Amino acid sequence: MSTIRVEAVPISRFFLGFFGLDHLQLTFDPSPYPGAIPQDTWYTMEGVFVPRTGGLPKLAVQGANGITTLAQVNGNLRGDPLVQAIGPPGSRYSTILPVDIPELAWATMSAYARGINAGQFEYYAFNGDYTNFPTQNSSSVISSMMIQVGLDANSFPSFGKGVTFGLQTYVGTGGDDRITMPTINFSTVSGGNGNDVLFGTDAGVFRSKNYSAATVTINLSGRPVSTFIMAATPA
Ligand SMILES: [Ca+2]
Repeated sequence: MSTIRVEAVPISRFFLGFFGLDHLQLTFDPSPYPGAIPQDTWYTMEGVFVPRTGGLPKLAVQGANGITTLAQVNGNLRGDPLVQAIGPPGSRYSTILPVDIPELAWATMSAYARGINAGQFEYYAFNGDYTNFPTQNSSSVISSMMIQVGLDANSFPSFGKGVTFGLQTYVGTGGDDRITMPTINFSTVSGGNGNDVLFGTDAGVFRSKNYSAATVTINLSGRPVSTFIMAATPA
């Protein structure tokens, strides 16, 4: 049976080392049993930092088509050279996600990843409560994709050794999202492009936190909030 894993990859590939962050990625291992097929051909999705001339960098999902391999995103390294570059899965704190049908879950997350790319999100490695900008980074992407298959990355055991910022930010898509704060572990919603509707929840998570500007950020990429419903239940 195929498996989906969430992994922490060596941060040396990224500028994030300064913050001591883990960089997370999702992988899809098509093997009939875990590890039967070399990781070279495993599919992967990860949030990446896309520099822009004359503007803030964008946050995007690499591998959003769902069929991009680990070899492809690592300079087409294969076999031992790939292991030397990113280690074997065990060295990446690889954790198999508990989903019923991995193929369906991967397709669901891939579709959402393409939506994230359409959202044109700006990349913010870290912002504290003292700014009006969210923390919106590669971990936010992973966290938002995992929620689509019913998994809260915030409730998973520690990813690697570094502190991961950004898991508490839920990013929407380029479409007209109807967003309810997924779980109590999320503190920030970023809707991206589109006319998004934000809903309060029965649990009062979003609604109660919305009164504190210090803990909730609503970022709709400069667009006005077309509808902001504080009802207990989504209409
Ligand atoms: Ca949107």
